[in-house]
Amino acid sequence: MAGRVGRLPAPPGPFRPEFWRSPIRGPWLTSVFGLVLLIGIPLLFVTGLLSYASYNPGLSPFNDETPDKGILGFYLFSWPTQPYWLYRLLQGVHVTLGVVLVPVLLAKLWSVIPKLFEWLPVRSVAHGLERLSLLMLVGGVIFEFVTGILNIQLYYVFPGSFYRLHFYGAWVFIAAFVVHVSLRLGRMTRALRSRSLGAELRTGLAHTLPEPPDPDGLVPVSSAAPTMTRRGALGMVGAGSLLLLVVTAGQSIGGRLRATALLAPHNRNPGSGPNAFQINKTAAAVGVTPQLVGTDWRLEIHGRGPGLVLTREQLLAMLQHTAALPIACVEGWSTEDQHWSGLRLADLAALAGMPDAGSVLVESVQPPGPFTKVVLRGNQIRDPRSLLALRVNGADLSLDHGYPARVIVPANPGVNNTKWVGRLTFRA
Ligand SMILES: Nc1nc2c(c(=O)[nH]1)N[C@H]1C(S)=C(S)[C@@H](COP(=O)(O)O)O[C@H]1N2
Ligand SMILES: [Mo]
Repeated sequence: MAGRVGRLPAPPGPFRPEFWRSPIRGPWLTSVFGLVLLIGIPLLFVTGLLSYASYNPGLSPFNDETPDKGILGFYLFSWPTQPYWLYRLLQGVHVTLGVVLVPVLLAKLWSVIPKLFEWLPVRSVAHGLERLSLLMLVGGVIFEFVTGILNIQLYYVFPGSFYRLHFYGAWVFIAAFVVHVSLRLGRMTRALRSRSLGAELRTGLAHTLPEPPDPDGLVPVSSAAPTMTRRGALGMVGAGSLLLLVVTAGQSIGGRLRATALLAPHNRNPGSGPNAFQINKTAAAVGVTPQLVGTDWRLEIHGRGPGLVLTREQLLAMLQHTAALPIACVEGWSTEDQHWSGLRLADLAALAGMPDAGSVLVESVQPPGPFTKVVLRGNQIRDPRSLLALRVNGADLSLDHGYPARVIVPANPGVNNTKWVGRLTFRA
């Protein structure tokens, strides 16, 4: 049976080996791109897992968009508050690296595309399994890059939560990645040794010849005349990555470079004044009306004993502290350190009769929706830089930055620094 099926002729077009004619396609070029991804993808995976841990997802269903994570949450730990710029760096690296790797990923996929049209599609059980793992690999990597980029570009077109999709997708992809690397590492190192990078970078068009035939069928059986050298292909991909780096990294580095972040969807130039730094969601966008945060606003504090209800004036009359901390968003952008002042969460915990609180539920007056509730952990409450901020950079918080009061905690992901806070409930 198998023999007879094996003689089925390939349909015309990309299923025939003669269709693929680029003389530079071959194991060496594939392996160069592969090597870059072999370094970059584990870094993306680790920074991504840490980014997930930073939400303290094990602490409360309010923090977690993936309650069914099960054993995938095995590595979770209490997120530290030191160094205070930890999340800023982590998420900046995750997002910037992901963007910068796009040209390399596309080049790698281009270099192996004849394999997609392999004829016959399935030759045996083993071959079928291998193709299935490649489907998971390629499908997984495309899924992770597309969901990540859509999210940082604020296209919330996901069926369900981005976190859930990106998190589960990462595990499916990394499983296929590990299988792929263990099967191909030997072939990759051999291919890399087969040519010298230095020599390749000195080779002009006239001497650009195909690699010797390879068992994977990447090298064309009937090659066209070269239109680009391997040096040209590497240069084009490298220049693409460099360009993406230059128009992305400024959103996480800040300072003068912020203006260069042309791909950043968030206000590159937030104006001037104490409250002139990036805003994620404006008050108007999430339905926080001036009435909700006007003179009728009160802060409720619960803990042991009867709750407290305080006006903003009463809060301002208490002992104020200052901390210089950035806002760093999951989307990769972050602000420079801002000088926040207000009440220490630790002082408020003591006021609530719970100086050793293990957690605090923070609730916004914002109408119910995403990011309106979060639970912070004991170590975050106790850090002296963790504040319920009333003012920033010497001025009252602006409405868009969370007036009358917002949470700011060192190394905390932006999304857990709740704005327009109305109630704090300290718990054992
Ligand atoms: N109540 C409330 N708090 C919130 C949000 C929100 O939508 N609602 N957005 C969060 C997110 S995702 C970020 S990154 C920060 C941004 O703070 P900023 O707008 O002051 O820069 O606020 C966080 N706090
Ligand atoms: Mo955010």
